[in-house]
Amino acid sequence: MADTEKKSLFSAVQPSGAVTIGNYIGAIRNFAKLQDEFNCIYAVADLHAITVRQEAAVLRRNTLELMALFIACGIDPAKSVLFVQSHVPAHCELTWVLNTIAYPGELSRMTQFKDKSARHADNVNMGLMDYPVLMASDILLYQAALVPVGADQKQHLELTRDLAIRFNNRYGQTFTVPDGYILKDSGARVMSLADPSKKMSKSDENPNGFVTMGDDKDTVIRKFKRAVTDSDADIRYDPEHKPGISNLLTIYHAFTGKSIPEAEAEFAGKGYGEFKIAVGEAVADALAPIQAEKARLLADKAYLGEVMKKGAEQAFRISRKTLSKVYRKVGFLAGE
Ligand code: ATP
Ligand code: LTN
Repeated sequence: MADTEKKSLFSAVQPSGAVTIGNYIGAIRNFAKLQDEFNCIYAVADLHAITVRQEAAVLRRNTLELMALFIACGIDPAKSVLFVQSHVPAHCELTWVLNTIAYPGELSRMTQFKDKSARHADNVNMGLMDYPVLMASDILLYQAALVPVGADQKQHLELTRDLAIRFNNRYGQTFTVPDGYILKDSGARVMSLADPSKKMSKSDENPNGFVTMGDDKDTVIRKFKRAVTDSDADIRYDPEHKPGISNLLTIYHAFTGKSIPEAEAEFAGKGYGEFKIAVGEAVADALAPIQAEKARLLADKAYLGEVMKKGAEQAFRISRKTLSKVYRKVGFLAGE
């Protein structure tokens, strides 16, 4: 298919800490797979990351690491636009305009805002509340038709659609109204290993709840061995009654490509201990080549620099086009 006939797709991940296998399964893993079918645009969302307090040097490091991880996970900068959000000014510029059609009531109702306000009670800032408007700007600037994300981002996508429709109604057709691309299976919401009723989150204070993309084999296996399960004995997919075991089956499926029934058959009659080690080994074996490639890329700063520069230029061009249209529609006088 010619590039001009392909639909556009946008997604981003925040460089706000170690990336977990939840982020990988629910989002990043799918990014590479979509590259041939869509015009893909992927960003490292550093503007979003500062809505919670970040150490400057750590944020810089995490941004570079996430760039390298994206490429190590198969995003090809020759096929997709890959850039750092703060390198492209249109994201903040469109956010300002969209702020004028977004209501405090709808923003303060967002689950993530409520959760993060509770978790960071000492720093409930305007950026935290405005987070979804910046996310809407990310998506709408590229006229993205699809947005691959985990299930936790569904509410933000709904808001993005609402803002696009509201703007289009007020000012005339300007934005593509995007759809979420959320996995149909349980991979859209990988649960904590320490508490399978909670989503796996990199900001969990219990490090046994999550496995990061950088964990070494021993750590990965140790975390899986400790994973909370039930007192039953069979390895069966039943998220309602057996959330822990079902979560492990989901992870095993994602990292081995084996279907859930295949995995159930493989472990029929076997104990939880054996199963947990097998899941840990499968995850560690799949992570090893990604870790090696990421390390290789991080050692080549010149290459990463070129990728970021080229990505920012491409993103700049696409986003300017939309922003100019928006500025015209709202009545800003052309500046040049
Ligand atoms: P935090 O966990 O600290 O709240 P986050 O991991 O949700 O942060 P991002 O790093 O921006 O925030 O998430 C990147 C992508 O990973 C998003 O598409 C998000 O929906 C997805 N994601 C996050 N956690 C999970 C999970 N447990 N299962 C599946 N997908 C997830
Ligand atoms: N809020 C997202 C990260 C993000 C994003 C985006 C995802 C920022 N901008 C645009 C999709 C499209 C999160 O996962 N926490």
